[in-house]
Amino acid sequence: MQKIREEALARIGSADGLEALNEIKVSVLGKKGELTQIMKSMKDIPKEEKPAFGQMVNDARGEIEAAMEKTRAELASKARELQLKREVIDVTLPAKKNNLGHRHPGTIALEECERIFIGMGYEVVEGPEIEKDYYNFEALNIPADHPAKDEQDTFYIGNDMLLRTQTSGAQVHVMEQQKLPIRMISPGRVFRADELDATHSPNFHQIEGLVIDKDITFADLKGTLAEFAKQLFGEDTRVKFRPHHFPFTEPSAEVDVTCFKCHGAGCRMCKGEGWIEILGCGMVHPHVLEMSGIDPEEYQGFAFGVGLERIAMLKYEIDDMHHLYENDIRFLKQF
Ligand code: 2NL
Repeated sequence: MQKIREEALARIGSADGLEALNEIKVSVLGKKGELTQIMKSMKDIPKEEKPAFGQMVNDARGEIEAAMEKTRAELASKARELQLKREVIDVTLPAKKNNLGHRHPGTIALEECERIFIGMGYEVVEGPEIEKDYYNFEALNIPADHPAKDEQDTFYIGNDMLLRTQTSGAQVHVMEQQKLPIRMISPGRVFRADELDATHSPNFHQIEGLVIDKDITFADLKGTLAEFAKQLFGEDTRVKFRPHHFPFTEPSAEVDVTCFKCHGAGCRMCKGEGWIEILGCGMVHPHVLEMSGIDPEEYQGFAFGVGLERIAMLKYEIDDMHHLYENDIRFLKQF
């Protein structure tokens, strides 16, 4: 017994890991362990010696168990220390940068325009990019021989379908639904067979607006667009309406705003003019209303169309439209 005890304690003392310790536990205290075997020999011992013998075995077991627990705790704490050393984190290192993207200036300008018109009670309605000839041209009073309909200018998909050249079609769909009054803007991608240069691209974005109600006049159009210009370019912005022609509006106008850089004095931004053209607009042509089933004697309306890229380039002073299409993150992050 003494030998077993001493040997066990010596083995525990030199155990180099939790696994070795467990092996000792099995070989000494386990079912077939040395101490357990001795306990089984109890039956061969004279009755009067049994209590002293049992006591001895129990003392030895207690001593071995205590030594094991002590070593186990030491080994565990050593292992933990080692692990902590291995997993050391240098909190003074610069953090890894998460490479976040950035909203496109076109998106920022669009959301700004949407915010302004939503604030005036408009709905935002999107339509299909692939449209019937009827919705893109005919319903807007654009005659079959109009130059815009030339295959040189419009991407056709077969005879009757095309890539929309304006978002007006979305508005015609709404007019046809006959829920009046209408107060809407329709933003979206439009297509024209242009070569890419500093101010043109075969696909760009437009925001069109349409209001139809009883007793709508040109004064409503002027007030609305003046408010839009002020919110977009600054409170001191003034607007100027120049007579123009569109097939879908009568009368029609192009709208200039005072240059937000020089406030009208003339500078590089406005090419010395003091004014910058931002959109086209007019009173909806009675025939356009009629074609969509609206009685022009009862209802009138105004409409306008804005090029989103142009707004973004003006607002953020971007001098070349290529930047808007290249999506270089170093460019995008400036806005
Ligand atoms: C431009 C400016 C414009 C409209 C778009 C429109 C839409 C309907 C009815 C009448 Cl449903 N008009 N849109 C009106 C005036 C101008 O866009 O420079 N276009 C070539």
